[in-house]
Amino acid sequence: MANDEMLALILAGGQGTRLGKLTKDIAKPAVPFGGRYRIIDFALSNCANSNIHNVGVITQYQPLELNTHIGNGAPWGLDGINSGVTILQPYGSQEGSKWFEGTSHAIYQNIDYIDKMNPEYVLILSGDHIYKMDYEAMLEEHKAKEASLTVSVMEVPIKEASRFGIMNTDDNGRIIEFEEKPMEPKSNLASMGIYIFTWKRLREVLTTNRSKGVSVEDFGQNIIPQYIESGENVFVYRFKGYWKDVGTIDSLHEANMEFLTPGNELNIYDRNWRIFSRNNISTPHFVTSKAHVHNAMIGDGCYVDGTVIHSIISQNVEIHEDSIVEDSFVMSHASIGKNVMIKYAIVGEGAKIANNVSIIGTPDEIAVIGHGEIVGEENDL
Ligand code: ADQ
Ligand code: ADP
Repeated sequence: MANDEMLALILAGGQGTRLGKLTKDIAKPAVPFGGRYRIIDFALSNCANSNIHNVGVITQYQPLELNTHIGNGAPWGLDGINSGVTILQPYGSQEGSKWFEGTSHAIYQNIDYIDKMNPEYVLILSGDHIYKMDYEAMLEEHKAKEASLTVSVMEVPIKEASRFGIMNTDDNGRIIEFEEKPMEPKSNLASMGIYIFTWKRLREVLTTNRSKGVSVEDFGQNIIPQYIESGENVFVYRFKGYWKDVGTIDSLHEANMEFLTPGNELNIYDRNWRIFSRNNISTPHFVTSKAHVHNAMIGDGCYVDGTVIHSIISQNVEIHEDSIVEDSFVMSHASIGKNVMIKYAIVGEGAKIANNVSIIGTPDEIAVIGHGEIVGEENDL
């Protein structure tokens, strides 16, 4: 049964400057992951698996690739009669054509769309998290507690806590204190940036703030603290399982390496919670008699004549003789020449690595080659 009470809104608009070259031409949620996915597939698949059939994707920055990927939403079953995925782009408003600013401002700018969908609840998600989560279970808690806002949370290592919204709760899970990215975190209970709001109330708060000239910029900076101060029912929903914000090169590499580990907590082999993606049919991959492949994922359409160790090789990649790729994530359509050495690296889509080149990172400093980047001499390609 489709859940018509709740509309999902995926924030897919951040620039993703921390991913450097990898987000020069494509939005962060469209960045490839795990050999055959893009990051946003996880949020979209979670929606599909949680029976949420209406999803708005709020974009602003380099949305072309993302639009092509999402299309009519068919890969996630979001193209039915009572379902749909809508790509929301910044448009000229009475305030002049403004880019969306913070996260809640992006929601404010889409009030007309949300009103048209007329949901009881809105589920706010980020387009750049790798995880599997049942949003229906979160909604049940939201209702049971008669919450006005429910924030999905998990415990994080205390040394990382200042990257997150950090909170304290009472024994019933009511949030009594919240600080966005505190310098000195008072706990390790972190917001995952996943919220369920009762829409009527959020709508009121956003529009009233606006008319009073109060900031409606950001959920973490403005709206959540304001809800807590004004005594709204704000509760946590405790998430258990694998969750990763892949907003940095290191976290993107790390998440790909974890993805490669047999028996990892994310478990994409679970047939009851499948991760869907657009399927660009390619030929099966071909591994020559000289190739060595250990502990690796090799996508469709690849040609491997070299050695691949502990790496993810996405679709349609070529790796030629005497080359070694180790501890790396290679995105689709990359071409790796002869006698190349690649270690602790991320290689962008369609990058071309000429013969005899070495690209060597370390576990603490992952080497990055951008999409379409050419490394080495053109006549050695
Ligand atoms: P951050 O992840 O730092 O913190 P932020 O960068 O503001 O939050 O954006 C969240 C998501 O929204 C990202 O996917 C971003 O790309 C996207 N986004 C941002 N502005 C947007 C806009 N104007 N239009 C469309 N999309 C936009 C948040 C919370 C913290 C919490 C962490 C968990 O604020 O409290 O701990 O998420 O990762
Ligand atoms: P990072 O933190 O890696 O730079 P995020 O995706 O978290 O990337 O985005 C950072 C901020 O930059 C977001 O709050 C987003 O609103 C803002 N931003 C991204 N793209 C634009 C843009 N084209 N115009 C204005 N602001 C933008």
